[in-house]
Amino acid sequence: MKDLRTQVAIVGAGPAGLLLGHLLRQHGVDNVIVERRSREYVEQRVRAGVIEFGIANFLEEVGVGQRLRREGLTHHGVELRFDHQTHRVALSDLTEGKTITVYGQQELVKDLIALRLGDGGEILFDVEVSELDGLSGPQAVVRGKGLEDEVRIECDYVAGCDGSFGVATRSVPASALRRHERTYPFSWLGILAQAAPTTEELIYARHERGFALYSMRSPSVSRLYLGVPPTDTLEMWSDDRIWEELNVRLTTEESPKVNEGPIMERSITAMRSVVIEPMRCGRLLLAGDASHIVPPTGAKGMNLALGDIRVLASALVAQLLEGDERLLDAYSATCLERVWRAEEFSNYMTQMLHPSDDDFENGVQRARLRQAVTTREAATVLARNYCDLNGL
Ligand code: RFL
Ligand code: PHB
Repeated sequence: MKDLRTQVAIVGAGPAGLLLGHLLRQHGVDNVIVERRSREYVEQRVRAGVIEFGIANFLEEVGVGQRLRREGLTHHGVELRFDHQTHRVALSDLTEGKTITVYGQQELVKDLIALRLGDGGEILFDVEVSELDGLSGPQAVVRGKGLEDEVRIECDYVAGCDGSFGVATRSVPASALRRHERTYPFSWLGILAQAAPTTEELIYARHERGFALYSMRSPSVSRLYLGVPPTDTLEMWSDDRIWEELNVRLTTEESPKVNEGPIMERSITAMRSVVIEPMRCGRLLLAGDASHIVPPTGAKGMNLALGDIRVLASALVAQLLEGDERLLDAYSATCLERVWRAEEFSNYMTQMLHPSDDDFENGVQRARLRQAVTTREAATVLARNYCDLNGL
């Protein structure tokens, strides 16, 4: 049995848990990070790719932005493609110069892990947390099981950064939390391919046959997505079928064919919107996907998670170093304001870009898209939300 004592026990080494650990360490707050997967697994997990303007600046300010600035791709616009035509939303022109950075989530995770381990910190990999106790008492206790030992951690606070359907929300009586949820009648099939992107900017495409997204990770790696029925499985999608469908949905008369190459990773993800509130229950603080999920169409999930941590780290530092609990008391309300704005934006992008079986709905979607590309007001709202929702 490993018996530990710390100020903050952090469950989960995703972007949220790792950034929290880093910020607390910078302020001298002792913390332990527990992760059920191996280091290799979390460093290879392919997910998000777009980092907002204010979040990228914040990461740089707190010493995590070096490689992101060097290797991340700075974009000044995105393209919306519908009715076989392409329209550019000039993000920077509409937001007084703001940009987005395209940088893989797993690269940020690697940077955060290297920083922590590089200056003597530790992460308990391969330890699955099974129970949280004492959340309304004087001390919380986290219990888990590693490959060899049982682990028990006594702490002042537990940060539930364990992603969706994690142990953190399960440890709180259902009556203490409210869950708001919406599911969508499609999933995303995502691939990572060894192929130079044929586009410089991201392309969100609404095609009669379904949604498609062209993104990238580097000058030689493309990241592409197709909207597919929620019942589809990977076995139904051969490489040939994936490329053919991407070409149908993403190619127009003026735009070249999609560059093809070996597919290095593929997955199908269901689309959901979820908010679980409040984000604090006694000594448990929820952050990131543990308390809210957005469909990926707005590229907000990781940004929201990192935005929560910015608020949470300051609140924990104020409480643990100065005994000032005001920020911690306000944590849930402060975050939920921004979380609901991101839910609204992600829902708007999702519903506008995925064609429906309902003809009336399709008419509304196309009117929204036309409005987004022909009126400065609508384009500005889209650009501000896309580039820097956490900073608004
Ligand atoms: P994570 O990354 O899920 O990390 C949670 C960690 O907790 C661990 N864990 C446990 N550890 C110990 N004991 C237990 N009992 C545990 N239970 C779980 C897990 O192993 C894991 O390591 O949550 P976090 O940190 O809140 O970060 C959230 C983001 O990962 C997520 O919001 C984004 O990936 C969403 N997302 C996107 N977000 C963006 O901002 N921009 C994007 O472009 C974007 N694209 C995407 C996305 C998510 C996608 N998928 C696959 C859902 C594209 C896709 C396809
Ligand atoms: C990605 O590059 O993985 C990506 C980009 C934009 C999104 C979602 C995912 O909206």
